[in-house]
Amino acid sequence: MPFPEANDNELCIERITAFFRRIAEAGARPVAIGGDHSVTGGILQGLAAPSSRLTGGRKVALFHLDAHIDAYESIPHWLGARKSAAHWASYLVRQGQVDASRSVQIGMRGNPRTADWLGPSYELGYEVIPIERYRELGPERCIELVRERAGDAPVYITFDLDCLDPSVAPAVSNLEPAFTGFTIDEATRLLRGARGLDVIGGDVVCLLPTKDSPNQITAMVAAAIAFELIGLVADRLVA
Ligand SMILES: [Mn+2]
Repeated sequence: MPFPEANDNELCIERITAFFRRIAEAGARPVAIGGDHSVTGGILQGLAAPSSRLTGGRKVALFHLDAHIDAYESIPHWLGARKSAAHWASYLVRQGQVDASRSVQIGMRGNPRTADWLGPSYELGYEVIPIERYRELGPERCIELVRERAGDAPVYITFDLDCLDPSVAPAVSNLEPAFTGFTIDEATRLLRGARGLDVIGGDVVCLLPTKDSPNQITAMVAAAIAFELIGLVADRLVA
């Protein structure tokens, strides 16, 4: 979608919200690709609006794959943005679009800026599975956690490509090279673990085409992930 005021973060979020509200009112289940992670805030403000046929006014369970929690409302962001890529996972809970008690954030890793860098998510009520805990629990237990928490709630899946190892997806906004990220097989297995849940949509974010390798491997990976999301939506609709 077009952003005539591309340098005004808040106006872009409002445009995204209005765009996806129309989709929600039509009852369609969108899969979005592109943009930094701020887009998820606008998308869910639209999809989980009171008038949404998709959610019936219910809060959304978030299945969030990312190296970062994106719940830092206390930290100012680029040009003073208030609903940025660093903020959305917090304000969507505070505003009532996301039910943190039904949601899981998985894949967190990197060199933390502070010792309590995961704190905001715990305070909001998210289940947080950093990459070390994922390796301890194993994929099946992690999938169980996602399914137990989501239950019959409408589920939205947001996939930040930086949850993947940089060798898999080098063209992302916030590289975390110091800790091994998900392989593509690990990420795909987690996504397929959501099969049968009421997946109302999803997104693939933080693709930076200008940083990609000449064979555009990150773009191809992003398309593969989007394909998995579309498969989950389609599977639910025909089941
Ligand atoms: Mn991230």
